Amino acid sequence: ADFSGTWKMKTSENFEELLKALGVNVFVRKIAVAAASRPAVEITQQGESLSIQTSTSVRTTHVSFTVGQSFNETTVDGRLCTSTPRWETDSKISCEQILQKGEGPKTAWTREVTNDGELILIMSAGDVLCTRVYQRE
Ligand code: RET
Ligand code: NA
Repeated sequence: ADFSGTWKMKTSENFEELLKALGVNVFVRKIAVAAASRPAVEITQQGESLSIQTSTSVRTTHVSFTVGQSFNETTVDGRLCTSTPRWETDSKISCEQILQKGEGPKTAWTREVTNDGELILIMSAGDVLCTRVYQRE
């Protein structure tokens, strides 16, 4: 599947609940929720290698990885983790995260490009799922 493009978020569900499950306090949560409502997502892909930049006014992340190879990233609340991405289908990447130190709920994400050309990002913490749907700009 082709994940590349500049993506605009269309809908988001449960982002605040996700941060709450991660123990982010209400003050920081409100700031993060406001900022995360207008992300700029830029993905480039070459075969199995992806580069994903997610920018907001308070936090910008940039990850580069090859599906099948572990890499370092941060959880959505900014904790360093080791991530292991794999193909769940030929259009869906599923990634488990292991915290590099400390404890917290189990986190993971999936990114899928649908037949309609939408990108669906699901982030999870324990049994809380946040679903964000994007369209190409
Ligand atoms: C701060 C402080 C530390 C805790 C959190 C923050 C903000 C996080 C944001 C995350 C956005 C994530 C997106 C993910 C995927 O689409 C303020 C850095 C939670 C804004 C857009
Ligand atoms: Na997003």
